[in-house]
Amino acid sequence: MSAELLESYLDDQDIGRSLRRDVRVGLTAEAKWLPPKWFYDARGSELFDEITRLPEYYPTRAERAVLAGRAAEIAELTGVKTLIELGSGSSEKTRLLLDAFTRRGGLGTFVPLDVSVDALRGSTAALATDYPGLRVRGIVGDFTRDLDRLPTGGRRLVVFLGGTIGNLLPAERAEFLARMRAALEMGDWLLIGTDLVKDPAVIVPAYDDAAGVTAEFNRNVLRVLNRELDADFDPEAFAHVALWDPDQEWIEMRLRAERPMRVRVLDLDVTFAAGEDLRTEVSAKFRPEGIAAELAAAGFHAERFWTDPDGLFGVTLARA
Ligand code: AVJ
Repeated sequence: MSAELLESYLDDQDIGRSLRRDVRVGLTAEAKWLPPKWFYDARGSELFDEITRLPEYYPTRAERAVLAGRAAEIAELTGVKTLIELGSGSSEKTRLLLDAFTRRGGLGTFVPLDVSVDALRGSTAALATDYPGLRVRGIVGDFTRDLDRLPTGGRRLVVFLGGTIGNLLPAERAEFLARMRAALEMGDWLLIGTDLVKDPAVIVPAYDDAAGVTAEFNRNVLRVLNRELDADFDPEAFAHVALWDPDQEWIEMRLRAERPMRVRVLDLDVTFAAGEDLRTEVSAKFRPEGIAAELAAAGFHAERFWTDPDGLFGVTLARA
């Protein structure tokens, strides 16, 4: 028997309000920016899945290698009843954990949480079919906001994969981890994936692939604004830029105006000078000692740290 459920902490009004707020704040700032969560409409989620299969985009493969090698150990060590996934997207890699928990027994509920209702609709249906006996409860929500509403009931393991924590700025990250800790009870677990600092010659192509998929993904945020807010961006007039910042140790994606432009969005008249950038994403890369320190500062104890054989990507298992 399988039960599949999608519930929403975000209704269309919340989503509309927060999109309008983000656009107003970001596009009137001195250095223009938008938060990366608005990439992920149906098309954006598809493009992201395509990115994960690109030869240059190593994080997905590297993280999958870690999970494939360690899933049984994670299931054994944690032995949880409830698995919660933040920013779950397609939950494709999480299946390695679900398989291990299925073999071990004892897992009752899987709760994928994502801002993208499009991504969740597909993933919850497929998971409910493929894991009969598992209760799948999808939640449409924002992991920076809805942590205090995670389901309770037995020991929990929260997984936050893909290096998505790197999309938060350092102060946001500290706040997120502290709120995550506050939402958990002592003895609950956190499994977190982090892309690691390495030669920028490896990182930059992962965000600027030869086939141009990441460029399309980047421009997709402008299409979302055009559709949702009736804006009049010309996405083709923006060039995709991926820039490594050696001081912050993060990669930035930007959209660079290729000519002067004036864009109407909401009640704003947004002007771009030729060559002006709009920052659309920060993706921080981590050092092992930094990850442990950030977790400790939030009240977590890092119990295991694993990387893939090439040392590209790190997965930490921490306990609240
Ligand atoms: C989904 C946040 C893990 O930062 O690498 C992929 C998103 N951006 N290519 C990342 C992304 C450009 C990705 N995460």
